[in-house]
Amino acid sequence: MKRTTLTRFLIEQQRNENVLPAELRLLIETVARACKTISHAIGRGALGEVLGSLDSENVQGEVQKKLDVIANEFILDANEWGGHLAAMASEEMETIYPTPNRYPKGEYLMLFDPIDGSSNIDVDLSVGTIFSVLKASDAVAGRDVTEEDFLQDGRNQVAAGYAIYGPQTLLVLTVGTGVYEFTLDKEVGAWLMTDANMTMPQGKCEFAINMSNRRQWSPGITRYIDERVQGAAGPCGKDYNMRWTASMVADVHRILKRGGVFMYPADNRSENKAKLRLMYEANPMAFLIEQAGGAATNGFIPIMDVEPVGLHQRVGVVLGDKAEVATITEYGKLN
Ligand code: AHM
Ligand code: MG
Repeated sequence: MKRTTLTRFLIEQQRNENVLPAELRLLIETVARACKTISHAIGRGALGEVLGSLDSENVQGEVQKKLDVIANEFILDANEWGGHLAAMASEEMETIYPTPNRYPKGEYLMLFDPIDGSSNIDVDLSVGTIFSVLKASDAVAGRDVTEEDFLQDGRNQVAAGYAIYGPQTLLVLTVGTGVYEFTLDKEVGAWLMTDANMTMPQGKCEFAINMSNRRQWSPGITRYIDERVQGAAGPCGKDYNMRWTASMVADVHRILKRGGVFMYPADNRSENKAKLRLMYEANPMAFLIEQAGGAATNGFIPIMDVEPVGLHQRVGVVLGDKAEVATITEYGKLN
């Protein structure tokens, strides 16, 4: 079977759809290339001496895995010289990384989580890289980029995607014209399209949540989950299944392919009451899920309408099946 390569897909998007400026195409190809390198390093595992933790913590006080730092470097190195970016920001860096002065400055801003699901690296479960692309305002042309330039709401994203390093390495991408999946052919080093115009199935009875946080949930989330756990014997009248990978990429990928709902709700554990990060995790996944016909909220309003106030801001996440997300919102309002 002759498959479309990522390069060809992007060139056709640029040519036919007129949605993809050349610089953005270059940016996506560069990210995809960095993800190949990350996939290779992950695949080597202990043989490449890339497993385990470092002594360092990131800005959010989380212990960094070796691969968090390695993957962060791969993405910075691949993207800093191409002339397509004004600056980058990552979950693993305290502040933004402006394009060094020795290289031309482009018009895009990229945010990324180099390795999402880090807790799974050392036990050979799927992890991923998530990225989100915004356009810098014209005003940055004559001055240094600042953190404020990144604080745009998710609706402004011009591209978003993730790579998942699992039994296969996949790249799932949107530039606002649907969601496309590419599988890495490791023998020839090419990304080949394996799913076009992905639409997530609706009406599937599967939820993903870390149940150990139950005591900290809001009454709305507790009611929603308790009813699903009661299954056919409760008010839902049907049985539900539960899955939790603890890698958002893997859980979101499952939901894109076979439906259901994913939740990491805001709870009363920490001061800002949520775990996942708006700019690196929630916004790009919300863009993909909405493009695939699903919904993504913070439990109340669409994630992409949440106004960012900080680079590392955390947000509650409820995404997937439209009707289930609507039920969770409704239960939340009754709190
Ligand atoms: P990370 O980016 O530091 O890996 O954290 C994000 C991950 C998500 O991938 C996943 O949904 C969640 O944290 C898992 O959290 P928990 O360990 O509480 O189940
Ligand atoms: Mg991470």
